Amino acid sequence: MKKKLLSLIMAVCLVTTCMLSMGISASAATPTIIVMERECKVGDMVELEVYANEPQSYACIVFSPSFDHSIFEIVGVNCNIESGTFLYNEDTENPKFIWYNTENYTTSISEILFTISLRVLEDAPVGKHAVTVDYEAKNICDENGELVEVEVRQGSVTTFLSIRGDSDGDLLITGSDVVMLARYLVDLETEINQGADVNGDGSIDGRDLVKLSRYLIDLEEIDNPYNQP
Ligand SMILES: [Ca+2]
Ligand SMILES: [Ca+2]
Repeated sequence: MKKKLLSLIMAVCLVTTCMLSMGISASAATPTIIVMERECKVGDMVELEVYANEPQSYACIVFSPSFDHSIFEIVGVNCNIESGTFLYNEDTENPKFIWYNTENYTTSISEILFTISLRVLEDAPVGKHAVTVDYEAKNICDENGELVEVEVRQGSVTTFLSIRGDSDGDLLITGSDVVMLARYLVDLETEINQGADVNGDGSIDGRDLVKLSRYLIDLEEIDNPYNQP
């Protein structure tokens, strides 16, 4: 009987230890605030949402959007939290914003907190570029002034010149791209978006039309659709 009890206690201890260690590793691996990953055509504007992926209470958050200033310019920041006060310094070189509230505000899962609007500069290189929000731990706290530990997972913007398959340049791949490409190939159209080079081999020809039409009925994939080098 004693033996059974002892092994039961040991089993409970083992399970508890496992759960605790899993809990610790899960929370360490789970970022609290995440910056979105987006795609954007060079020269266009992109909005990146900053969202919470778990419930967490805050009364003050100060963030500095961080990105390569030779690739992006900041257009603005919006606060999506309905309560509290929001202030953005509108300094394109050193952007910062603050949100605060007189009492705790608890985020919900996947709640969008802020939206950062960026413009991709005309001479920006194509590729994946990191965008994040920097912060100082001392500026993120709850209603009692206690610091709230925050992890931020950086986001990105993948910039591109054209989308493979998008012959008409509306950033979508649809039936109208097939029509546009077919008309171009028989000289009914004289200008076409570079995205008409569906297979990315540098020329626009019948093989692209075949690939595009097969893509639209799921017979083929388009590799590297954002035309990355
Ligand atoms: Ca299109
Ligand atoms: Ca081609």
